[in-house]
Amino acid sequence: MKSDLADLAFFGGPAAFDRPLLVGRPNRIDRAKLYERLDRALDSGWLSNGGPLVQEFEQRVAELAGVRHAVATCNATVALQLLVHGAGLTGEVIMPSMTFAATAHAVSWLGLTPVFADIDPHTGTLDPERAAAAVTSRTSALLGVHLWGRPCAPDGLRKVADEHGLPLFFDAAHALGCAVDGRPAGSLGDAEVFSFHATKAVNAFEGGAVVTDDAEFAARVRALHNFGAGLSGAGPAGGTNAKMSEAAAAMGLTSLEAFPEVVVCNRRNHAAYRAELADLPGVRVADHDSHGINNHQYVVIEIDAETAGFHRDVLRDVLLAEHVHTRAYFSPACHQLEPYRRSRHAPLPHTEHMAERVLALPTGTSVGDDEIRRIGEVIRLCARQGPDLTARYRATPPSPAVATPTIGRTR
Ligand code: T4K
Repeated sequence: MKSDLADLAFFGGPAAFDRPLLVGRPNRIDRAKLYERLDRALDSGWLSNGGPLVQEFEQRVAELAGVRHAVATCNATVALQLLVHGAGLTGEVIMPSMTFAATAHAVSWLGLTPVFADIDPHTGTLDPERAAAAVTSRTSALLGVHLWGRPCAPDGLRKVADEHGLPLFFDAAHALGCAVDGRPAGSLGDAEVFSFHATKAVNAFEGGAVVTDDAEFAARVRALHNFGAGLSGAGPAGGTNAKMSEAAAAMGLTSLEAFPEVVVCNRRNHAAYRAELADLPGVRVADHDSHGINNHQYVVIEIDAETAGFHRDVLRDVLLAEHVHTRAYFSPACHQLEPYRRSRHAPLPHTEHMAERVLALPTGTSVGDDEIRRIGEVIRLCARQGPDLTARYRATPPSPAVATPTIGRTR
């Protein structure tokens, strides 16, 4: 039991955990089923190029997204590029800055300019009014992001898109299985992109998908993701290799089977964090339920440093010393990152405010009540003694553990 600041590992006490707890730990799957699928692929001698497992995966993803077409890809970043290229976008694309760098990078990699517009401070997603204010003669699309699985305001953004004759797309990397007003993420835009990265609720080791109801667009994206094979007539030429392999689809299908259980576990974890951290001054667990149906893959707390007496980064370092590896999704915000720091955009006060506060905590199937109780104990101790914590933190030189914030990475 940690009851005094001296008990914190950051100040020399024993760490709360003897193994690291990670945000983004892959969720549990039935390995026997994965191996069975991999055996099937190996036995069939068909390992890529739209094999049976990829076809089945695409069908399952389209069903979940409530659309007719899904094109599985090797990751979501490339899927976003296929979407941008396939839609023939040029000039500027309006998007939030409160997102992973991939959203902006996918656009700028193709020579277009990401134009950041501010978020709604209550939802964290692109504010339709701010998006409207960012439209210029060079704008070719709106690209919302379903942050932490919270679906964007689809009707408000659709209105802006329609008024300006623009397509509306969504980066739905976090949002598989999420929905708003009964409409699943994936069906809200003209096309959307899911991620099946290892850290996502459903993973294919690495993977992504473009989903859409537009048969012609799906066919174009399908061709573009396979060297442009079969492309004819007007529209973007060329192509790339963005195909999902059968091994990835084997994992994706197995992970999809586990998805309902993952959501139950994530919901339970989210509720447990809320109970542990209820009524702490300046500490708030971001609620997802008032923003539609969520897969709860991201448990995010927001720290108001003024009220709490400590900054989010202090808590991040304190937790890291306890072997709890958090992630500030998403801080810095994209416009604060290279190569966008000098880009032209309207003021983004709500984005900057939120980016300064957020911290994602470990959840998923590798985390249970006991871990959450012990993480809660550390955060409550910090919240009880915020100003003292900050003073002591400032007087403590960083330890090697704090200087190494990631596992398996050199960054
Ligand atoms: N749009 C949005 C809104 C996104 O959030 C993302 C990706 C994309 C687009 C692009 O999707 P992909 O092209 O990746 O399909 C991680 C993921 O790599 C990234 O996919 C994800 N978003 C982002 C939110 O998180 P980092 O830089 O935080 O990764 P890293 O290596 O620091 O790992 C994060 C945590 O996960 C750590 O605690 C370690 C843990 N981890 C990671 C891996 C890879 C594991 O426990 N096992 C693993 O296998 O980006």
